[in-house]
Amino acid sequence: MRKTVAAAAMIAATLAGAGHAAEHEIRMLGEGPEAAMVFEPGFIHAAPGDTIRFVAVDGYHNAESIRGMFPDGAGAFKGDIGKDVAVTLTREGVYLVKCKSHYAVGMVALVVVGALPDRETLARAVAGPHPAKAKAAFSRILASIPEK
Ligand SMILES: [Cu+2]
Repeated sequence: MRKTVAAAAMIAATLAGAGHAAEHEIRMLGEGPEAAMVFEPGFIHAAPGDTIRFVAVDGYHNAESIRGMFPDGAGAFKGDIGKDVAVTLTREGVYLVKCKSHYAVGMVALVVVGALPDRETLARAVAGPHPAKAKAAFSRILASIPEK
């Protein structure tokens, strides 16, 4: 009897894990609420296996991973300009995303999959040889994340 209960619990846990992969939407905008050329929202906290859908609302944008700034073992991704792209992220960690056309004017996004690192770790994760406006955008994005 105990075995049956344990097996049932395992099946329930498996179904819950498989059934709850969420899809998050990030819109790519020529004119955002606070700035032009933005990913909105600029930050997503996802669970492993979730999908991020980048939606081309207006303007000539794409979404692509920033080289070397995503977890080891996660593949790079690159959407086409003006096209939606969806990526399923299974590796835990921090993913930095840019629009190829507007990286220089700060069109970047941050996706964290799995546990949310503390503020210092996140700050280190977004640090990099970015254009000045992209650096400023990452600072704004970090500031918008509620403290744990
Ligand atoms: Cu863009």
